[in-house]
Amino acid sequence: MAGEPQDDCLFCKIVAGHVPATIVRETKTTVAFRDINPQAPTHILVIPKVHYPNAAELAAAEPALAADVLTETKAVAEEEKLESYRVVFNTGAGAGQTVFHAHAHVLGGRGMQWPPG
Ligand code: IU
Repeated sequence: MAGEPQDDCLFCKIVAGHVPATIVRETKTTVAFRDINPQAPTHILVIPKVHYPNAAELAAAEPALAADVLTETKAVAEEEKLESYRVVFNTGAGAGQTVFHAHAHVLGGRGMQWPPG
């Protein structure tokens, strides 16, 4: 159920401390950690501590929490001293989502192409 920890969710396990992650920031409502398979020199994931399967469901159910995630992407970018960066919410398997706990990718430290693949 949305908002409830899911036993089979990797990111819920990271929030609970049951799976290790390199956490770079934590607030009352969010955690930010380094992606284990970085696609850029800086690649950090910002997640809500509570479980929603994707960013759309998070925004629909708890817009203030979605705003917390977005605010944290800015904080991460500032801490990493990124002059420009990309924030990505893959939403749905067809868009490349592989972990079904809402998360923002913060990517930076290299040039980026548009459109993305
Ligand atoms: P996606 O948008 O759902 O594809 O992003 C999931 C990300 O989670 C992806 O970039 C993975 O490299 C990353 N990740 C991780 O950081 N730690 C893990 O243990 C696993 C995936 I599994």
